[in-house]
Amino acid sequence: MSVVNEKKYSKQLMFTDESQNSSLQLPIDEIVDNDRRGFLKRTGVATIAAMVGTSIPFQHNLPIGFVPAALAQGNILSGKDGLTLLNDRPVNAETPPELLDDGITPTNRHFIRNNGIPPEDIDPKTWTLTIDGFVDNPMTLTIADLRDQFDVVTMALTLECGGNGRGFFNPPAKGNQWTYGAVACSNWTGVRLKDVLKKAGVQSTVIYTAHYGADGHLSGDPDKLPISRGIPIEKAMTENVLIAFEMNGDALHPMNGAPLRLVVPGWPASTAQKWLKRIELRDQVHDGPKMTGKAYRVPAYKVSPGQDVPEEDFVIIERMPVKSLVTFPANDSNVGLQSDVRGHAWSGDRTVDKVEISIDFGATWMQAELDKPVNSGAWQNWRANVRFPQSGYYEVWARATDNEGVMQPFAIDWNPKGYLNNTMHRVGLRVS
Ligand SMILES: Nc1nc2c(c(=O)[nH]1)N[C@H]1C(S)=C(S)[C@@H](COP(=O)(O)O)O[C@H]1N2
Ligand SMILES: [Mo]
Repeated sequence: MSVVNEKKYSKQLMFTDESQNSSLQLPIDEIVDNDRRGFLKRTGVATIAAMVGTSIPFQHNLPIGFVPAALAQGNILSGKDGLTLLNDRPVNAETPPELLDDGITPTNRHFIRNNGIPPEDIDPKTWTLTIDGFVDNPMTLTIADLRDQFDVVTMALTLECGGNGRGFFNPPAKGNQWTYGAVACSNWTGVRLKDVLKKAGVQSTVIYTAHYGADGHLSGDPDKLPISRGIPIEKAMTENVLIAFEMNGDALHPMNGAPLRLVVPGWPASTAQKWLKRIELRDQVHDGPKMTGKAYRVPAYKVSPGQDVPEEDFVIIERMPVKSLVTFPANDSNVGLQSDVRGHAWSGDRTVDKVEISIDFGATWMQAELDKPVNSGAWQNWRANVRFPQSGYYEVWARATDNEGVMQPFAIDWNPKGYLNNTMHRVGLRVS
């Protein structure tokens, strides 16, 4: 019964699309360009059949321009490899730990965390960034201006979502159920935020930044922002906070903020505004969407699981805690009696001094070989060679200790929104 209505509805929507009458013979990469309602902008039945790889017996029932469900996910994650889709609207996808094995995360393995709808049809040539608020010289710069007027630097920088590990909270916290893979360390090229702010002339009253991007609110309301966060001016003026226009030597991936974004290593990646359009300097803490209430905030004190905490007792998350990941071998895999084990470790704004692993459920620990960060803000790679005493089931546990002597905990400090889960990573292995 609803099929007919749905068809009418879809046709109505299609008639608002100017490109509906174009040729049926477009190459596939031109037609795989669906909008958020699930309609292809330009296509015909023949090309849809080509895309799904077979004929469509009920093609006469197919609403014009409809995106076949079998293709929808592939489109969303195009340019990504092996990511787990947690949500398609907004798009949220994480990387399984074993696909984070590279020292520098390739773009196709960098997680995606969107709060809204990314902008379409971006043009890097006309894109501008405005710096305003409490500055002596408000400026609007193109990406070419940024390249010309400031030092261009490339740094490996770790981005981790504040909610990484949320899936393991009990009682559960609402939101994307991230497990391990909302973290990455890509090579970012751009200019230092501090250089740009200096040129704009930071006034003495400034205490905080406010970041604005070009993505739209899920409701479609143009007056609402999906997210606008900021950082204290002291953090903004550090060496490794970048306004980036390249990721791993190429343009940014559309889902990772193309053509311009902030990269704020060591802090919740929510501060790293994608599709960056404007940075405002403020004489007070920023109060944009996802700065207040319980968003990216935790109780100022330890609470018991499930405890109701009044909002005024929440504080903004600043640096991310010490953490490590085992990226080889994969969980639930088979290995021989002797095996390499490796991964990464990081601690926001600090360095990691030591990574230890255990194969006997935490009774004894051996120290792994640990690299220095390639630059400040990069995660550190570690490795060990492990000899298992006999065949059977083992778990490799990893724990990092940072340069302030803080070690990853075994159990989680629960908080209402499920942030900052830095418990030890465990990987189960069958040894034979
Ligand atoms: N404009 C904009 N910037 C954003 C977001 C967003 O939804 N919109 N998400 C933030 C969050 S919560 C995270 S964890 C990081 C994720 O960056 P990535 O998608 O490139 O991995 O982007 C941040 N920057
Ligand atoms: Mo995030």
